[in-house]
Amino acid sequence: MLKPSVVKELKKIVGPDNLYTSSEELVVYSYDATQREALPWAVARPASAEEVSKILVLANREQFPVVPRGAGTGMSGGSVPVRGGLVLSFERMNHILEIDEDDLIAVVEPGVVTGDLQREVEARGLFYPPDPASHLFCTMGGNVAECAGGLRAVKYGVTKDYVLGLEVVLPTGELIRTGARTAKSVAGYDLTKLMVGSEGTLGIATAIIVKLLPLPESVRTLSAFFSTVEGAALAASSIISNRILPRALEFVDRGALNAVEQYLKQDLSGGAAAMLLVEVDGPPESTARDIKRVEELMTRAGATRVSRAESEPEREQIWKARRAISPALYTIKPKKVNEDIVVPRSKIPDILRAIGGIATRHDLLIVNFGHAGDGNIHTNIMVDEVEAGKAEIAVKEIFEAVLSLGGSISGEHGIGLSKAAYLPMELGAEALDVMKKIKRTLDPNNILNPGKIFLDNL
Ligand code: 2HG
Ligand code: ZN
Repeated sequence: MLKPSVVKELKKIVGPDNLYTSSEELVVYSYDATQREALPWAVARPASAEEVSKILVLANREQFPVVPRGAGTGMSGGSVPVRGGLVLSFERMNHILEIDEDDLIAVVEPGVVTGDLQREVEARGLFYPPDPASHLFCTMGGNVAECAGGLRAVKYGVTKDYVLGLEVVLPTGELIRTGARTAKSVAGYDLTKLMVGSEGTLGIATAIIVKLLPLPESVRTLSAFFSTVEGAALAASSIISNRILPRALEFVDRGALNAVEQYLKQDLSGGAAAMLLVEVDGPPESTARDIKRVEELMTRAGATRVSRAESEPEREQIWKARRAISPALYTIKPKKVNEDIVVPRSKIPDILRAIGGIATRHDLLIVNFGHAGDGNIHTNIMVDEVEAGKAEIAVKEIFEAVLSLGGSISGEHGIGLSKAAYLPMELGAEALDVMKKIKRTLDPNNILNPGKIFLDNL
């Protein structure tokens, strides 16, 4: 609980209307997309970096946790206030501060919805490529905290590849600037990269400078259906090994197709075992050539059906269905143990085979879909309360298989709460120790987002 005198000071900082303390208000800020919940003691909605800084100075003096929160679409519990404290919600800091069409950069506040930034820059013939499936809701601050990936990472990379600089409030309240507004800068350690993906544990970004690209002139999309998962996985790697780099290369297995077809009340797949979605972009002559080539490769790889999206609404329909898989999965089972493993892309057939074996051994329903182009598969173990214990054992076995193939336990969702226990499996004691030293140096009182990643036993 916060002391009444602290509540009073917080109200003075953000204004009385921007401090919530009633349980009806608090519950709205208590969960994310993992179904984990914990009530904060209060929620503040700051409007500036200065307000954020004052709050952190107060939090260090009074020793209460501070948990930054974007739209709560996170998939690892990063914004869930497990130790209570004050949630900082950035819904009022939602302005696009600048779009510079000459230098190809945008400057945004953390509460800007990613899809709004994409739309604004696209209206000017520019492009912000990172594209999390939740782009219509998630915010740039959350994307920076988690280093969000998404559907276009195979060609364009992830959030860290676009963040040139940040304005950051440190856990102890000081305001720093990292990086620069330039395409290059090597002045000092790369604090921007340290902050991006630090899951809200090392600082709070109050302004974000991102790099933009020219908007690709044309886009072509196709879907291909396969009678085996193995066939689809091999077809996916044949695209890249034939030197075509699509901007999206997504894999969806039968379990995920069942869920989304039921959810949208639409037959997308005609009962196929797996689907690939492929999208290429570039000048019209190159996309026309590439999509034809992909079509041939899919047929050669044994696709039972290949169909091109012939119009923009048709294309949108395909991506809408793909983006709906995650919520749709709740129609199968009440609990979704969500993983976002990543393996070298050539190892996708091996990891899918290993996961299939684990599912059979434990008699579990495991659904796989996601970003096959960059090796990042969303492995969802679908369970009810009774099966939850078996799922935990399966997760450990899946991570062991991933690491033995040279992969990583998290491609884009972060460690947060859900993978904290497994992080040592990947990093080893020495690397973890370096991370803990960084955290202790920047946040000596363990104020900012405590209980996340590996920070329980600082
Ligand atoms: C996606 O790519 C998201 O749709 C969510 O990263 C993945 O729910 C999931 O497993
Ligand atoms: Zn994803």
